[in-house]
Amino acid sequence: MKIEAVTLREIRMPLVHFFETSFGRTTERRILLVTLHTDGPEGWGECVAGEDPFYSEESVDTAWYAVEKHLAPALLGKTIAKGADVPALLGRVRGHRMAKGALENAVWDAEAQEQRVPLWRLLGGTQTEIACGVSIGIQNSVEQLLEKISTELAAGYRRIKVKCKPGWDLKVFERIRARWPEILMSCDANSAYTLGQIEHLKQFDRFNLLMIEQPLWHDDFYFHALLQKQIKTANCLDESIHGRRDACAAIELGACRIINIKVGRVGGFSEAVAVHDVAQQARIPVWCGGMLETGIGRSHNIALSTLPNFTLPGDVSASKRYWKEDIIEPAVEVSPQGLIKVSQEAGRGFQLKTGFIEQLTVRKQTLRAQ
Ligand code: SMG
Ligand code: MG
Repeated sequence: MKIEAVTLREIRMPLVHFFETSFGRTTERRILLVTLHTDGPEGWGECVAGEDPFYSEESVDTAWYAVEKHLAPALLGKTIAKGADVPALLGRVRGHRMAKGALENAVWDAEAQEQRVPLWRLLGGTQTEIACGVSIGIQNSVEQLLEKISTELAAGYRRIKVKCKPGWDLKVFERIRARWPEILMSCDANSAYTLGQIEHLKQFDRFNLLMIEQPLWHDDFYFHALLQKQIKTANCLDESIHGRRDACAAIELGACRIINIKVGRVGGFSEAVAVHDVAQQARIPVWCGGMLETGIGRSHNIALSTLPNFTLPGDVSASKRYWKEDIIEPAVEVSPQGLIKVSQEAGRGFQLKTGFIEQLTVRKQTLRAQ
């Protein structure tokens, strides 16, 4: 396909409910979407960078800059056979993985339509339904959290992940386990602790957690390996894993027993598949993380989750948990069994509500091949 133009757009969407982690609270999303205009089908990608550089170094504004000044110009006017060819074209730019991922995934999105195959098949997926968990943020009170857990369990979700931080951990887990001793439950610290708090972290073992996600520094493997040796609960790395080599290093060091794969965090589908593959070889299960995506990123996460080593429920859940109205149709729905059935249609399997996307757009720029 020939890349004739790239449109960057920022949309704004209020969340149905605020989402709070150890690094802050989000109430409204600013989201960068990219559209690839080709001589064939149009490809869409979602950049998962946040409003502020708190989860990672990237933000909507740095991603916009990277796409506008460096990444889109590296693709414009080129003829690209497939999504897998994109990383080499963007490789001169260091970092900016979420920005790169949006563009690369848009090429895969177009390629799947061009080839008339479901995106999940193009990626090498084998599972036709995926198991869903939910991530529940820090709430105003423990009662509010219990209420939310109860709602999600009733909806069928197969794993409950709660965000934690010092002051919102052991007492909260105690209350959850008192009510639901058996549910599959994990926690995510988003780097809220240090190794100096190891005695405190050891107490997490009492709660039979499936994993503790990214307890220590966002860029660390070594101290996570020291921690893993001293706790029974499995460490899961999220923020630290930027690609295949990071996954190899973390596994070799014993820094984690589980890996969270976020396609944006690793720079696109090619690297996400590579992380999946090395984890599979090392018998490390993976699951698909979420970044409060709209339906575009959500549909891409669903496609990725069909790969065979995605054996744990992911943070891929129904559109209505985030948005009053999603930008795709149908909205992502989860069955009462906690499963998403993947579409057999060509492409991402969901249509775009282009009129609605225009209404939500606050900034837009089209770059054309010279
Ligand atoms: O999309 O359901 C979702 C959010 C899942 O908890 C989630 N993501 O560290 O895993 C994580 C966080 C990062 C979100 S930052 C706003
Ligand atoms: Mg996480």
